[in-house]
Amino acid sequence: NLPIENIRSFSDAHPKPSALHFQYGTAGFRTLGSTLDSVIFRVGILAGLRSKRLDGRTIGVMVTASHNPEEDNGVKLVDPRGEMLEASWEAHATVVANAPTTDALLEALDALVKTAKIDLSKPARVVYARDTRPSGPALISALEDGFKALGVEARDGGVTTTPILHYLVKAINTKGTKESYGEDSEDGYYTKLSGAFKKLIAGKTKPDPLIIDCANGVGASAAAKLATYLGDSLPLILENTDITTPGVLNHACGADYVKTQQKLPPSLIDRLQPGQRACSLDGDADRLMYYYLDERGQFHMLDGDKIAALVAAFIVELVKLAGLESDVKVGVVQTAYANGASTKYLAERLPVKCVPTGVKHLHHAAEHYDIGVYFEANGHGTVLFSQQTQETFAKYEPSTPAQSTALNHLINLTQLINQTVGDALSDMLLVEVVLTHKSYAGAEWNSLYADLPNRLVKVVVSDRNTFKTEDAERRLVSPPGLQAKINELVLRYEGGRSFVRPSGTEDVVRVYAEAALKSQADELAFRVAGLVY
Ligand code: NG1
Ligand code: ZN
Repeated sequence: NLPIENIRSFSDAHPKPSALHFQYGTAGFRTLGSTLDSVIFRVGILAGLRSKRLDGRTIGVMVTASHNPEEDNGVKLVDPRGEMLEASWEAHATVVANAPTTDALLEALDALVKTAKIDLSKPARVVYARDTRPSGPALISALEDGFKALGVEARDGGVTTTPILHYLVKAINTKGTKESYGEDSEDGYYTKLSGAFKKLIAGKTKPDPLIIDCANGVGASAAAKLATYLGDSLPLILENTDITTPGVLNHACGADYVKTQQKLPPSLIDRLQPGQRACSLDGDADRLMYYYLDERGQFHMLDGDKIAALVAAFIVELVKLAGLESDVKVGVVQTAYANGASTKYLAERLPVKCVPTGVKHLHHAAEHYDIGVYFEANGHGTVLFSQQTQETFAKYEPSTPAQSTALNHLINLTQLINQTVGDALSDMLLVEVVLTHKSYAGAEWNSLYADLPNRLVKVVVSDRNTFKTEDAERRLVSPPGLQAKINELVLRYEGGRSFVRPSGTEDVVRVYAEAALKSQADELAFRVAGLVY
């Protein structure tokens, strides 16, 4: 049975704020950090129950609000293979988080135990971590109270990046098996990535120093550690590494700033030389944006779509060189926010699928390919190698030295890439490998295709739930008649494309537009926003 009295006494110390409703969305629970105490406490209990449900396999809990403002915080559960929480449990989490009182919470937990058929005699194991937000320590102690309330064997992952926490979950759960993901420690993570990187660039011209904008977040300490493992194989210059001054996290820096403003973080203006590569991480180091200044000082952004194009083309080439073209199929997954020019570039080379926003959709679609490359335009993404593909690599006997080299590169890529979730540091090493192999500077990479001018705007509406979409969010089915009006507008713009969808993380509706000219993309976005408002 549930330890009712124990849960009761802990829960009374973490009352739910009566006016608030919480929702487990695409990014878990995410809102103002000061309102999350009860939610995080309850997530501690939920994580334990999820572990019991899965026979004591270790569940991950990450406390972060990623690229959001510093005052925000959030929490996400990670399933045993290092992946996002199974969808059916998102609804359970929402119910548990919103029980108004301790009694109601106990009832909700009891109902969950019954519906999910949880055997309470099983062990509960959890590994947890947080980012650098000031609200983190208090929320972590609420989480630990949740563990104590249920009786969870909990391992503290400390202050670390979201992708490292995902790595730990998978490494713990695969320990000692033939699918072992690596040693279950931060050292194991850095050793695995840096080792694969060094093998992949062996014998090539060493890359020039790379500037990393760490968003004044947890990526700063992670990048500093990674640098010590990389040694001189990749010189890193770290910027925006202040994790103690209040208010600076994600402020005028970081991957989200670069993507949404389409410009250089002001703090880099005097640092970045024309032609030099730089990249930005977000607040929990799972998103990555590259950029450079050309000879005229003009800023060029290399976003998630450009990363997908670079990486997918490289992998396709290696598969061909290895002689595995007919055994291993490579595919790409994008969302409607992918630049139309990137979709065109990719679709001319390999299968491309469009799915609704949210990493879980991309991840699941990518699992259907032998090698699935997925990136959101905002810089979150990774590459998945199916188990069967990894076995094919292991068994394959190359017939020429060139095939053998390509095969080894592919095997090393499976080690370099964090396949659990998008990982800015792992993706950064991946980009550096491709640039090194192709002898590309930013300009050559950028010239794979030219981005269509685009504009993303937010519209505050009275009820965003009245906006319903279909066809991977590219068409509105409700409110009635609105899509027809959008279609009519879009027709008037050369290269025009526009779609409207409710955000899953903010109380707004997003409008995206593309057109052949920047002024036209802006105009189209604002006119569509006018229809929505
Ligand atoms: P919403 O708020 O649903 O648009 C945003 C991002 C997603 C994803 C999630 C989770 C855009 C347009 N949307 O989702 O890509 O990253 O946050 O963080 O960038
Ligand atoms: Zn993030």
